[in-house]
Amino acid sequence: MQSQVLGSCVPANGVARATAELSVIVPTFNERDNVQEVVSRLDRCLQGKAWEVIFVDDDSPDGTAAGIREIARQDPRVRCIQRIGRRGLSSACVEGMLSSASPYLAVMDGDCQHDEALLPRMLDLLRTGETDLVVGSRYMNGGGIGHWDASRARMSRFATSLSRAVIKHDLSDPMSGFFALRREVLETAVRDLSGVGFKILLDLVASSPATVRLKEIPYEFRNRQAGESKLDSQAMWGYLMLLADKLFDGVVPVRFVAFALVGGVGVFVHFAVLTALFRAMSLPFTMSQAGAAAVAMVSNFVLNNALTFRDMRLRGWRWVKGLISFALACSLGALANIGVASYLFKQHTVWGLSALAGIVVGAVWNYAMTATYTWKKPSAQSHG
Ligand SMILES: Nc1nc2c(ncn2[C@@H]2O[C@H](COP(=O)(O)OP(=O)(O)OP(=O)(O)O)[C@@H](O)[C@H]2O)c(=O)[nH]1
Ligand SMILES: [Mg+2]
Repeated sequence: MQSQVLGSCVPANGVARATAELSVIVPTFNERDNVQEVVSRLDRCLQGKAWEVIFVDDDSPDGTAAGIREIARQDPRVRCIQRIGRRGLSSACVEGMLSSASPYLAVMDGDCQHDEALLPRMLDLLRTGETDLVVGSRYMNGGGIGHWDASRARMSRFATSLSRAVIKHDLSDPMSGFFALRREVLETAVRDLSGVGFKILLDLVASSPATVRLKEIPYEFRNRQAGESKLDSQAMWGYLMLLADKLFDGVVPVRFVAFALVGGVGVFVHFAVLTALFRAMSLPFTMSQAGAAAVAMVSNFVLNNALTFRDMRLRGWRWVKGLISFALACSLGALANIGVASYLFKQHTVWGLSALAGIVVGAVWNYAMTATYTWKKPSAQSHG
């Protein structure tokens, strides 16, 4: 069995510093009123263990990061990663885990709903070397979902059953947000993770080989300590994106699938507006067609901003600039679409196939251009 304090580094200046054996990763968004309580609870339940807590905050408007740093100034076991222009629970957890050097990692919510008293047991199970990942389960004997209303309970059960499509492992609660793992599990899976949405455990398990040894222990989900839930209808969309990514096994980027779906909705919007303007209001066809195209373009932009690129959502002035660049990119995409389709048609390709090839080329172009210029990569954003 390994020692509780894994090691101590003695730098040239002779000051020894213990390294953590367990890093607890806590994603936060607007949890300022909960962070002190989280640290106090960890301090109580992990007495005698070498631990640290890494909060990963997505620049919460309520000043959560500043609150964490205040605590960190008094307690070197507390760290804060503040991400700017980013959102997403899963990617926050991954980045938190990657920032740590500990051999054991745990993930826990920042609103005291998870029972931190399980952490010592989770750590002991990992230390035996017989388990790679320990999951806190609400759905096994002895566990529970607390005070959820019937519709949320139904939703959770439904989402849990959908997850069976992407994992081969036998888990009662693959949607749990409370678990601990050996660092090697992360290192094996990290390059295959989707990193989208709320369900980091499911992502990890679906990206890990079947040989990963799992164990579940029960716990009762508690009520939020303070603050508001961030679970909304779009969390379900994020979940579906994750499932799609795992089902396509990364062959087609999941964002492209979402982009194409939004494009499909755009076709309906276009025809609805065209029918209203041309048939119902008897406007000239060209004017109606232009109006329908403009409405469909804006609605596609709004949907892509809210869903496909939710983690990089544009707001305010950047929303306006984004709409302009989206319209420009899609206009060029339409030209490419028409060019390819006409060329193939002239080469005697069947008209339906020519049209389809044009649509695919246009869609890929639109996706590539808007993913690069409209929803810029985070690193480029922070300098923009
Ligand atoms: N860094 C980061 N953390 C997030 C994000 N969304 C949610 N969180 C945190 O992830 C944890 C879980 O989110 P909750 O809103 O509590 O979700 P939930 O526990 O399923 O829902 P409730 O039972 O209603 O609280 C909390 O600590 C949140 O602060 C995000 O976009 N980025
Ligand atoms: Mg919660």
